[in-house]
Amino acid sequence: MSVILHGPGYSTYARTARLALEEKGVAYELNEVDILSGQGQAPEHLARQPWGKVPAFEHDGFILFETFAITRYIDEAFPGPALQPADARVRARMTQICGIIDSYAYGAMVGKVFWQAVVVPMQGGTADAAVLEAGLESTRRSLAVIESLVQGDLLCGGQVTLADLHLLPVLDYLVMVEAGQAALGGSPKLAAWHARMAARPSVMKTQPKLG
Ligand SMILES: N[C@@H](CCC(=O)N[C@@H](CS)C(=O)NCC(=O)O)C(=O)O
Repeated sequence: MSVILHGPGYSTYARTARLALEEKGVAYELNEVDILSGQGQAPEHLARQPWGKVPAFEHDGFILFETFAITRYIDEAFPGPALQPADARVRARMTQICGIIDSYAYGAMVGKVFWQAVVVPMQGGTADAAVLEAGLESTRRSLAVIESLVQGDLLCGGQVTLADLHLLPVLDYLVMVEAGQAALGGSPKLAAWHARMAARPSVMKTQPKLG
């Protein structure tokens, strides 16, 4: 059996897919497509992901992109603990949280806050204060909404679900920024959840390396 995840270790979406593979105990190869140096736009990667984004996933020749499709496939195609709740309403909350992350939280927390405060300076530039502030405002709204949906020790009750795996990499980057860490402090359930998640072997094993 061959499982390949195409995407760099520093990508939050690629990390979500890796977390799903780790939680299911699936052995896989990581093909580090370095999007920051333009490898996402190389023809061989565009053949896997037409927008040049990461991750893309391959299982015995079956190619898939879009992280939520990938993580659901991983959960359903491989043995191991279920990562989607059996109850329809709890599963709907899980899907809702993943949708909020895709539509609002990732863009604010990673695309604006982390990008301006960490990536831009790392690349020798100066953060745009207005973009950073807009990102923080939107971040606080996403955190408050997700906080209101938390249903237990983990986001959707007592079992780890795809919602946990989609949110963790994004918050890990958010808290690298002082103002992001302060924003998380305003959502006590999420802050406690984040601290709890840090001890999971899958989370420790997929720590991103930056710079
Ligand atoms: N809708 C995509 C989003 C993936 C995404 O935005 N990945 C980021 C890295 S975490 C990326 O590839 N960025 C490079 C770019 O936007 O060109 C998915 O769910 O997989």
